[in-house]
Amino acid sequence: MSIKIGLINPKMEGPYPPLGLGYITSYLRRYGSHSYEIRIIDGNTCADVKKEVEKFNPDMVGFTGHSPQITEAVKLSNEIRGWRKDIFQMVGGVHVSADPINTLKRGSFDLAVLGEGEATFVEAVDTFIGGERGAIKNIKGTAYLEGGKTIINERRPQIDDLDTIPFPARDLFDMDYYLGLSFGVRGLVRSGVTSITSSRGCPYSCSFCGVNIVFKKVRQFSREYCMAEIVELAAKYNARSLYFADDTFITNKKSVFTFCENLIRSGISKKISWTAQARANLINWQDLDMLRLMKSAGCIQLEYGFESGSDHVLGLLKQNKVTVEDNQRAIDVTHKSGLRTLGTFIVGTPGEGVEDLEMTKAFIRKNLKKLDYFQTFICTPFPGSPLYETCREKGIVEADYFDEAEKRERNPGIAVYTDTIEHDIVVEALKYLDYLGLKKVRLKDKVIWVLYHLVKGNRDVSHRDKLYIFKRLHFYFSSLFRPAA
Ligand code: B12
Ligand code: SF4
Repeated sequence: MSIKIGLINPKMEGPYPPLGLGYITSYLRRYGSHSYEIRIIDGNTCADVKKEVEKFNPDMVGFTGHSPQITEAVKLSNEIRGWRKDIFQMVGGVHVSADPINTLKRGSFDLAVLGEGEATFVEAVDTFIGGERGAIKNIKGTAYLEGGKTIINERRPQIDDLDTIPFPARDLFDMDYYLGLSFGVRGLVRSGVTSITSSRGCPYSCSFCGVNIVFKKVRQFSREYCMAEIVELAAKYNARSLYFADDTFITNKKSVFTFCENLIRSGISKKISWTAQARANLINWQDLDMLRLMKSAGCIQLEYGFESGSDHVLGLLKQNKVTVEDNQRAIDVTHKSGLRTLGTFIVGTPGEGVEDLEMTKAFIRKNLKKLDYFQTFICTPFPGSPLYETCREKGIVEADYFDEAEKRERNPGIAVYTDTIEHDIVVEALKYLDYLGLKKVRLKDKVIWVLYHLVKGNRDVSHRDKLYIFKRLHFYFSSLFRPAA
């Protein structure tokens, strides 16, 4: 007997596929004891997820979700329960790992998978198929509701050897969609870009970040594993550029050297380019050779979360482990190496004052030539991060994220979460910095982007796409008008 499993990615616009669902699928295919018919129902690529689920008529469903996706996951799960009570429903991913109690309370999930999901998923699916409903409750790394109370089981140890996990099941993603024209290399419009991971976890713990909710221990796939995955991505999917979604790609510098040398030796660096995320305090002038080697190995851009031009704010966000001086050095070294430098910045951090904000603007203006692209975000507390706790204690956010999400839905517009600076000032700063950032995107790329969506819009008349084109046009034209500094 083959069991039907529908894995659901609630809509979240972005150029990369939900790799988490790809990994749990490939792990089940390799280590599961039964036969499975698995489908990934992706809100980014199908117009009506619920209809798609009904058409597939699965025995089980499994949702994934960042916090911004979780309300949709809860809604769908309740609708599915209303339609067919006997479907076994699971939920995994970063949000439920951070807040199992409220997520289980709101949705109709039979089981929550907390943290790294592969091994737990296989055990849960096979136990379900074996009909041992009682045993499902003892599976490590899970949580469930019983009589209105949340039971959280012991955490499952993480997989030591990541190479035992097969490549994500990309055959179940709509790769034509994900490889289409996008900003997958941030700041450049390109097609053929997709994501890959070469490690899990991060040794740091920035106050706004939720990375360590899922992956506690830092581990790496071997460089041979990564090479083989890259070769497959080029050969099977015709990928031409890769985004390493690792939290900090350069933590293990020795391994970066080996990896780059392998890419060059194999010749694959001529076929495929890549981008990765780094951390400013890890880059020194002595690393110039490493960055140059990365460039020769096909790297085109290093992405840094610079966050702020104020040491006071960096102290709040990065626990005093990164300074403005580190940020400046990282920009200088990366620029000198010939790699593109991408920076992200945060405005509206609780504790940030007007002077701090001005320092961030000044830092960006000073580096406008060296920063090839940058993006600015409002400081947003997500469950599981220390920042969420701080904001909850101060009454800036609701204790229950679902109440917070409802509040935001009732008050659309740009949400700001600070009590130390006027919200309008933060929004104005965001608009100004967005404008400066957009100016860094070459006109050619902007035009290609707009034309692509116009042409696509003529052929594909879906409401969703029209809305998308409208948003993109708005994005383009607003970059032509300079807001006040
Ligand atoms: C690539 C990425 C994206 C991509 C999306 C890719 C995707 N669909 O997954 C894009 C660029 C679109 C994106 C956007 C955002 N992202 Co993001 N993203 C990442 C990143 C860097 C990698 C994700 C990934 O592939 N991880 C690797 C896979 C293997 O891990 P995983 O998805 O967690 O899956 C594992 C487990 O969770 C579990 N699992 C997951 N799903 C399921 C389902 C079932 C049924 C089961 C059993 C198990 C299971 O098993 C998997 C294997 O172990 C992570 C950081 C990270 N390290 O995870 C941030 C991260 C997930 N993002 C984050 C954030 C904040 C965002 C944004 C909100 C940022 C912003 N301010 O705009 C936006 C959301 C935009 C929107 N439209 O709503 C936060 C999430 C915090 C939170 N509480 O939600 C993270 C953790 C980064 C951080 N600094 O904190 N992101
Ligand atoms: S923001 Fe980056 S460096 Fe900081 S904890 Fe998260 S992944 Fe690590």
